[in-house]
Amino acid sequence: MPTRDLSSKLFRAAKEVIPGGVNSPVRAFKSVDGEPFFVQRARGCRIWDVDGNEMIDYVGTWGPAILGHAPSAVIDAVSHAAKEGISFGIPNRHEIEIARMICDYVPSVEKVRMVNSGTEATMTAIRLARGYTGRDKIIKFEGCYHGHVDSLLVAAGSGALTLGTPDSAGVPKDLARLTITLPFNQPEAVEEAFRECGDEIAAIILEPYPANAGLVFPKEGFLQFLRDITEKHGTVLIFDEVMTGFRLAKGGVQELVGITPDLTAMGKVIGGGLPVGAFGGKAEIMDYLAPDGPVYQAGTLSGNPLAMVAGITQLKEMERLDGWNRLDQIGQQFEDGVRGILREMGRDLTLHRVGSMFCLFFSEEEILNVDDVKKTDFDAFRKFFWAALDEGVYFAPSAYEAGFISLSHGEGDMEKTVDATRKALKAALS
Ligand code: KE4
Repeated sequence: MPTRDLSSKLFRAAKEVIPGGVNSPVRAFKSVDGEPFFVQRARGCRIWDVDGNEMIDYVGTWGPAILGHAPSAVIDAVSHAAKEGISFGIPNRHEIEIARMICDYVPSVEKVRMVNSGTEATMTAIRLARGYTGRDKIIKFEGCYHGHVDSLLVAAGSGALTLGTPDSAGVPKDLARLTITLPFNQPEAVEEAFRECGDEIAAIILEPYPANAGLVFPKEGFLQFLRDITEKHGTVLIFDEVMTGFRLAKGGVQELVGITPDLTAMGKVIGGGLPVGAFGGKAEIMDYLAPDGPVYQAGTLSGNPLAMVAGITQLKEMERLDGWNRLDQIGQQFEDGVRGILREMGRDLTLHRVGSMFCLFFSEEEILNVDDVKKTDFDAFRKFFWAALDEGVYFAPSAYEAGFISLSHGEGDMEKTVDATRKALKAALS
């Protein structure tokens, strides 16, 4: 049984000076009723905590570590760039290179603005949609998480849902009233919202594959329905691909489903682990942005050369390694392994996987939206999480989060993962 004494000591110290001892709530392990471990280092698919425990990592810093942790190519490129300067606040050529790559990878993106987080990306995308349409209302879906944007912290997923605070304190009621929150996968609810206030709706924003309430999938035709109804009403359709972008396909979910949003929020993978977000889309809309247009947005560290170079290098590595196909192969191996265990155990738990993202629900029911996820067995999940961690496999510390596989998850890692998962499932379900 691993000991985590130094992590406990550090957590006590952290709580004296950092709210909740963490800089992002989901890291506090509240939803698994425990204390977080503190990381010492990470390389490839492995992480080591300060007590020396080694783990196979399926969180991957919540998505950015698509190659695995600390890929040599990214380290070398960032080290080299750092010698030229760490931050400029002046246009630099790296910004053009990554912008061109994003426009090339994601055809719906004709122009893109780099920011420093997914939150900034979604926040500005809805401001831009409001400025472009002159309308105030937005539609989001229960369980979708778009970062801690005031307007979007309504029935939000991820850490907000994990902590049971999907409607955060501090968001003015007058602002929240402009956000219409609907159940995912229910077209009739969207039709009713447009019947009631269609010409007031600036945007619909959604994760096309919601991955902040576990991992759920749109019903056949739901995304096309959203595309059609937003076209009809002159509403901006925003795909939040901060997690799915550049991971599930080179062009994200919109490439997989063949649906073109008006704007896309991006992040994580394109930062190579450094703080990066981006939003982009139709030039006609993007040109409403300052300095040429009336919608203001800015950022001291936007386009930071180290972050740009990290993202460029990570994307180029994915190209060089045929990363998207390989990730799906590794993801299939993972899925086959887990389904094999479930068959052995005679338990038909619901497992959702697409490419390198997955979620194992402690339920044998169909999972279509966050309400279904709320009915799953959280006690079993908690037991599973800790049993897997004690076997050296780190899954996300919340039933509302997805898992991430990287190119560095090899055969041996997969074998160890399946063995650990078998033991953890027996502990959780016995
Ligand atoms: P950031 O501001 O955390 O960079 O991105 C916000 C965001 C926006 N959109 C989607 C679809 C996201 O998943 C996220 C953030 N993802 C969570 C993980 N579910 C970040 C983990 C955390 O909050 O610590």
